[in-house]
Amino acid sequence: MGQPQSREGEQSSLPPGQRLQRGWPVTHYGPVPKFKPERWEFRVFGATADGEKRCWNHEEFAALPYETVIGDLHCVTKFSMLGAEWGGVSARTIMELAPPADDVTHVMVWAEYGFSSNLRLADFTSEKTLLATHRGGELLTAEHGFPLRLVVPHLYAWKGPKWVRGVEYMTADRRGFWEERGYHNIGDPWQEQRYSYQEARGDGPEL
Ligand SMILES: Nc1nc2c(c(=O)[nH]1)N[C@H]1C(S)=C(S)[C@@H](COP(=O)(O)O)O[C@H]1N2
Ligand SMILES: [Mo]
Repeated sequence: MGQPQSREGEQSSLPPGQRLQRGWPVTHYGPVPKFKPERWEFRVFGATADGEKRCWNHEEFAALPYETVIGDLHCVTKFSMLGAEWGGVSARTIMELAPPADDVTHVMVWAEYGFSSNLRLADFTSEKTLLATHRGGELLTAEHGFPLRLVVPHLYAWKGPKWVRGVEYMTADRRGFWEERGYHNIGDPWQEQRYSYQEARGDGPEL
């Protein structure tokens, strides 16, 4: 795609219109959910290759292969945090364990309280897309998404739900929570795709 990507030991850069934020503020809509380990599960459902859904409880999820990525966080309200080290399970690993059907084009990532965000399959399978449990080597805190959040460093951060509970494979695109409420269906910060009125034909389902 030719867009700047931050790598370990490399200076990452700010997308247009963004400013650098020191520290790590908490940004989300609604309350912070309470984690109930005995009830928590991560589900992959929708158009799976075998038609079956796949579930992991917290212990099972924690045993999946752990990887780290360096990734920036760009909030559409114009602040960015650069160069964080995230740890967790790559989206590619999830796709290998629960393969999508051949005609899957998009995913919906579901979080607590019905928060959701849609991604093109290519954004979900991007090498830096991570289901993160850790940041900077430490477990996420509740307000930053514990026990699980999605990190998609090359898109605006609303595309990375905190408190993730599932991934739905879809054979057509559908808008998630903010994408239905005026935010861009794709959300590439390097193209400043902030709002749905900026969408070109083909960027998303009819509004
Ligand atoms: N479940 C959920 N996840 C969410 C949001 C939200 O409202 N609900 N907000 C998003 C937005 S707009 C941003 S900028 C980041 C902020 O992550 P942080 O609080 O860890 O900095 O979380 C994203 N994930
Ligand atoms: Mo944001």
